[in-house]
Amino acid sequence: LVPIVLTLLVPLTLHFVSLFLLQAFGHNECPDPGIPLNGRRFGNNFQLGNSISVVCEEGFIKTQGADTITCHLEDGNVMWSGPIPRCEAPCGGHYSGPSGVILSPGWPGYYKDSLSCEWVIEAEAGRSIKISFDRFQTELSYDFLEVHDGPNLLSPMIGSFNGTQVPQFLFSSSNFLYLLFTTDNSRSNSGFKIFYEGENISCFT
Ligand SMILES: *[C@@H]1O[C@H](CO)[C@@H](O)[C@H](O)[C@H]1NC(C)=O
Ligand SMILES: *[C@@H]1O[C@H](CO)[C@@H](O)[C@H](O)[C@H]1NC(C)=O
Ligand SMILES: [Ca+2]
Repeated sequence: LVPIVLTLLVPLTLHFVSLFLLQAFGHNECPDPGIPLNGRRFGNNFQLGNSISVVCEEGFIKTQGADTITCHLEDGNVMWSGPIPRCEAPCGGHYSGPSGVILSPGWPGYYKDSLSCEWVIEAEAGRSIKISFDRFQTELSYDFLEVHDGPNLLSPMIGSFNGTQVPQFLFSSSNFLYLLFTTDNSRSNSGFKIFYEGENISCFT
């Protein structure tokens, strides 16, 4: 009987000891996820059973992790239910909000070589789009931002920009604007931060 009782008791005891250690020494807490770059974290409790969520700042999207992660027990280890969310400026996208921010990929860091990023901005039907350049710096003569007056590359080009020279504003004539950012295979720079907003077309007639 004694060996049977022991084989039952030892694992049970170990189980309770490890639970006790978890409670007593704070190992029932997930690692501090930090404050994500380009985002805001909600939730300050990293104890087992608690969740945190991350909201990206304007112009950034979540490139890793879910909106919310929970501190849980997995295979006997206390860990987050998924990777720590990460917010990054994407290479292109479709923007249809009433206003917003378009950032070069990697912002506020330098953009990468050999990029070809396309953005389509779509305003409500009957409105036009105004973009304003907050920051602009690309490699002169090699890295270009083209702006087309319409939904795609075939739409008439309003401007092609490189280096630091950009107008303050540009307007579309319809409710679409298409942006193409291409970079060559060496040397980069900080890129751009562009604001856009839908405008009532009647303002320009
Ligand atoms: C590059 O920028 C210069 C002005 O800085 C401009 O004259 C030239 O047309 C631009 N080239 C292209 C292809 O955008
Ligand atoms: C734009 O037009 C809408 C109605 O079509 C109007 O409600 C709004 O006030 C206008 N906005 C501006 C800035 O004129
Ligand atoms: Ca370059």
